[in-house]
Amino acid sequence: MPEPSPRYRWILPEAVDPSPELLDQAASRGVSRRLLAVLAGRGHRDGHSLAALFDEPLAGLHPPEWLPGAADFKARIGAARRRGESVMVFGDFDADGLTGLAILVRALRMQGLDVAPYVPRRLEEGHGLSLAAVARAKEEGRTVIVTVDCGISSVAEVRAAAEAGIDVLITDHHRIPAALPPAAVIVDPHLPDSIYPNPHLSGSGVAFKLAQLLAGDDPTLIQDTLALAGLAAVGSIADVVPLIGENRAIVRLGLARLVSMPSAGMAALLSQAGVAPERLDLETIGYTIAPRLNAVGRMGDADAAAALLLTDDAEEASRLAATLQSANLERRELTASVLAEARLRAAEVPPDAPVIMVVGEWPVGIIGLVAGRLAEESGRPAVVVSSAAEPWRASARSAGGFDLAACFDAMGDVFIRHGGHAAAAGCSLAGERYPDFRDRLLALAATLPRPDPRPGLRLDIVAGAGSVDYVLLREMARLDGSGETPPLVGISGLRVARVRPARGGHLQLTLRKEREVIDGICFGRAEDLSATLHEGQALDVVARLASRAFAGFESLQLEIRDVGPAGLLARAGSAA
Ligand SMILES: [Mn+2]
Repeated sequence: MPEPSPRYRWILPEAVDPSPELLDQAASRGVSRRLLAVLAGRGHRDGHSLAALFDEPLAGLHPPEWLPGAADFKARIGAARRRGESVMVFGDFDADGLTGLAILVRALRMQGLDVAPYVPRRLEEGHGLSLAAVARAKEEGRTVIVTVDCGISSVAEVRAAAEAGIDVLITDHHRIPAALPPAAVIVDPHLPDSIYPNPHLSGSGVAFKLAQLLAGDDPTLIQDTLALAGLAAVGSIADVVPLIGENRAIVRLGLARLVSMPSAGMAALLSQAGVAPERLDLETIGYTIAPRLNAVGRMGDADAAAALLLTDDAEEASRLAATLQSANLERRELTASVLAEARLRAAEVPPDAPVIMVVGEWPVGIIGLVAGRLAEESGRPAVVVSSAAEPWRASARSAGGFDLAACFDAMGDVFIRHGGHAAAAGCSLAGERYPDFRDRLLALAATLPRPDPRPGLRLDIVAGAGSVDYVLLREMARLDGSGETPPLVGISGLRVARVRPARGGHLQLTLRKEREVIDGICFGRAEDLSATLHEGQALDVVARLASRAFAGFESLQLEIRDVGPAGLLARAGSAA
């Protein structure tokens, strides 16, 4: 009889051994030991993290004065106010930069300052403070530039600003480079002398902390500043910083604001995206709001996104949201057509090549999206190279635990610039160096162990079928409203009692656990699973626990994500 083969590579949770203090803190918040283990696996490992998830979110914010550079920042803004200086806020063109820009523009305007936003054009100006922005500030007589989500590497540009008599106040969350720019002030939680407890702030998170700092103890300003948390929530989710501790508190505060009193721009964006505010959660922000903000930047000009986040006029907001919507559609169509071309070229790559590499005259703003799709579809790392302009640019996405950044580091001399991490990396290089890049990457990758091409599926908890019951469901339900997704449970010791296809390509399973039965549904798996499942077969599954009400009865139901042969969980556990 055929056995079901799992579609995913199951990644089991590590064993955790919480301290008695942490167990107490968990218990006092109604968090069971099993749920505590789930949370630890997701990075929430101390009392502060639990507080940020379950307590009043305001209590999860650290004092902004603890940020390195905070005192100098406040003093310089205070001086600007007294002298009546004009300020430019320079934000990066992605969703984190744009939301951070909106936060600081609004916060500085609350201080009574004259502030102009500036968003660089991705293609012409690239990342970091640009000389074009410095020139504009000089023209407009602005003597202070505040950067958001960028600037920490902009040595030459900051020097040019200083020579033009402009003070640059850098606010960033990126790693500290070897040489710091000669800025008047630098605020970055990664600075070497930082005592700031949260190193994972996003760029918009740093901006939010600085807005808090400027509000001081003025009750009206404090309230108005809290209204900016929604922007920081969007930026943090879009930048995929870990939503742990203070970041979680910011997201909870922000989400509540976005639901109850969205700004004109956010309301318009949500309505364009067809999302009712009360349905808003971390996922809808990640899948609908962030891509719309990012799309305008990818397509070249993010000014409309900045204007949208800064307006309080509903009519203007809906006009700008329509602009973002069409940029997003345009971005989608462009991605689809580039993806189609890239797929054709990928089909020519030998099936045993360890990395898929394709080149085309494609827009730089979307090659990362295309690389992600190719890697997902092929189960192999993918490198997509744009030869549209000199220098060529490449964006790479990994698969199967392959460390791309380490590979790029090993051939650093090929590139003009390169960077990234294990899962995603990018580089620029002279076009004539491409054959060298390709040959060396393929040779290097061929020496590495062949990665498992299946996507990983991270399990939160492993349980024998006998302990999958309402008690477990209720313990896990404590997460409702925290923003955490329901846990994925690996369940062993089940036996198939009945298999029947359901409409829409789904498969319904009745599974026997000891003497009882439990219903399960596998979404979209009828085709690949019906041939391998049969009555009486022993199985391990990965599922979410759900409660289903039917004809006045409540019953436990498994929303099954993946199915494997019996014993797989035990084997995976002993291998880990
Ligand atoms: Mn960022």
